Amino acid sequence: MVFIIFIDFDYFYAQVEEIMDPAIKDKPVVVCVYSGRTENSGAVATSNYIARSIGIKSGMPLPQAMKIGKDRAVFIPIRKDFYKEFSDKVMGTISTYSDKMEIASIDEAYLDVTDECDTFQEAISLGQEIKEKIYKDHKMKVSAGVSINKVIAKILGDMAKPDGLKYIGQSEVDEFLNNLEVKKIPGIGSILSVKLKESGIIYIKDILKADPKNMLSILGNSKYNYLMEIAENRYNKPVEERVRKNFGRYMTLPENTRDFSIILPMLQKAVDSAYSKAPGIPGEISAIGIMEDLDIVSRSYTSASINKDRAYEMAKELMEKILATDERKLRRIGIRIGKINTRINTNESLDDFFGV
Ligand code: DCP
Ligand code: CA
Ligand code: CA
Repeated sequence: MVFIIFIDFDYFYAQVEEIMDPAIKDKPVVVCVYSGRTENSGAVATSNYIARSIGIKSGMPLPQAMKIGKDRAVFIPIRKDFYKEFSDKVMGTISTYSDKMEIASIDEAYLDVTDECDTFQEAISLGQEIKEKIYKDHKMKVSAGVSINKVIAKILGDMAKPDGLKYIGQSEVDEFLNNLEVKKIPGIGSILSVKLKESGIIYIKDILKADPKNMLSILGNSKYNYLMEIAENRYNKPVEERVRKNFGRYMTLPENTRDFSIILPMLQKAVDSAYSKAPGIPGEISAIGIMEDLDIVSRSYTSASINKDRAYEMAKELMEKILATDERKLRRIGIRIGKINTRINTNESLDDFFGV
């Protein structure tokens, strides 16, 4: 028996904005991606549930959203680095509950809690506990699904929105699958579900009676197998620790400052920490400045491979560049490394590789 908990953050980007500025939380909040072509061209990245209730949703063109929201909605430009940092912290909290964790996207994670729980009841309680801990530590509302595989857990997490938890244990799985519409399954978008409907497939179980040749022509091999596994309740893809592409470390300065004698030692510590997490030699380093008003500015450098000494130099240079073009004081600093080449270094630790 396997117990899986899936977690998805509610209206993520917009909720981060609410958490940072609680004064806006009773208004429609819309996070916008401005394309820069004309003043209002662009699209809605996401919106809070109040904005959704008046029709402002992800992907909507901004002029349309602005027409609906007029003066009652708050429109906020997207700040992806900031949401990423917030996500890292919440994921850090989640990761303390199991060694088997898969971060599936910026706001989604799966935990295999089989080793942590003796009974399904305990897995449900653990899901509830994680939700409460995330709210306590980060003021973030999330939804959770608890079940016996990743797909059912994710479907339940989606159904639990907002701020909910749903579960289906082994004894209820058959009944759940009998009533499950194929369009609710992750990976089956609206185009595919319309095509399936034209072939008489509305519920996942309908696929068991369908003509395999017809199904294969609509779905292709891998999606057909995937749906067959779900329908026959033998889907058991494990929670897989994804290799992270970026490793970062952020630090809060003792005071808001532009003084390099304070900033430099922190930068070096951040470099040390980022390098200690990485499974190889990076080809990219970014310095990130979180300004006194929480705005984020970053500068990057790319090269075939960047050893740690070079990283110290570049971190300093990049941060000097940030301050040269910005008059604000720094509140926090960060270092992020990416384009990690893991082939250079397989068995030894990084410190061995650098001769430290
Ligand atoms: N996102 C985006 N553009 C989209 C869809 C999503 O930029 N077309 C971003 C913003 C979302 C984040 O990804 O906050 C997570 O996407 P989700 O699909 O999980 O949607 P939300 O978290 O916003 O809402 P929900 O409460 O439905 O999960
Ligand atoms: Ca979400
Ligand atoms: Ca999501």
